[in-house]
Amino acid sequence: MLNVRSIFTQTSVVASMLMLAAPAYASFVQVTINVENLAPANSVSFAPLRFGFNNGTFDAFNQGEVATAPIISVAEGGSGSAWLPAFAAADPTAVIGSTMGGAVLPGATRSASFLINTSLNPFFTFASMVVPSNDFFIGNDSPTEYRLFDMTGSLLINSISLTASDIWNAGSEAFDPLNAAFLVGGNNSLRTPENGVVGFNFSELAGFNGLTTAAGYVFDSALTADTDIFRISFTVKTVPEPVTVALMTAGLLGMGLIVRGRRQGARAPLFETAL
Ligand SMILES: [Ca+2]
Ligand SMILES: [Ca+2]
Repeated sequence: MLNVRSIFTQTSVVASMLMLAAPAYASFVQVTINVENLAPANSVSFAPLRFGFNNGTFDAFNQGEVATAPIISVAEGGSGSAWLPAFAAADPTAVIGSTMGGAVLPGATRSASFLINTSLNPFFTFASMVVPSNDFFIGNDSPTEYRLFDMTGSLLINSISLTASDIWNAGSEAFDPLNAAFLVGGNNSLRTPENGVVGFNFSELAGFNGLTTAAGYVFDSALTADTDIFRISFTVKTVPEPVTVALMTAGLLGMGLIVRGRRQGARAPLFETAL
């Protein structure tokens, strides 16, 4: 499914480029992302993936530093309710989204397609809560770690693969099954401050072994450092030149579309239910 919001966003992007007398040709591709939970059966699940095709400037957290409100909104709640708007504010022409369909259980997949201007948005940034947990997540520390497109619009990365050793503890909420997300009997709205910093940690997840998850399975971490847990794959389809020309023409003619695109973007975080 081609995302309508991304079309509007790209339309505004092209208009901006032309107004700045930047390149007369823009490279558009339709990018399909496929998300897979590779963790063992009954191990970790993931909140909907939050992601953005972007210019490489939005940086939500740093290893060894206190977690920011944007990354806490991913790590503690799964919703990204502060991450998504912070991303849009830092990089207004980014194409930002979430996977649909709720939590991604072991073995589950999700996919979505977007129209991307590869010269304006060559980078990919993502974040998702790992559950059950109090404040565990996956995400890229460096905003330029994953450059998807080169200067000519060619795809540079086919997939991003993560193992258990890539799981972060936000360091913001202390371990406590009673206050954890995705557990029967856990109250995710309660929390005990951890007063720590962002750091890698997957071993703490074994502390939830034997507890029943919200999805009904009894949790068994079964993770070692090199266990595959998550993969994001990218496939691209070139957008035919007439469509590109049409998008550029629309960008030239329709300043109204620019406003509409921004409004669509502002609403985007609301279409995905928080975990
Ligand atoms: Ca960082
Ligand atoms: Ca913690």
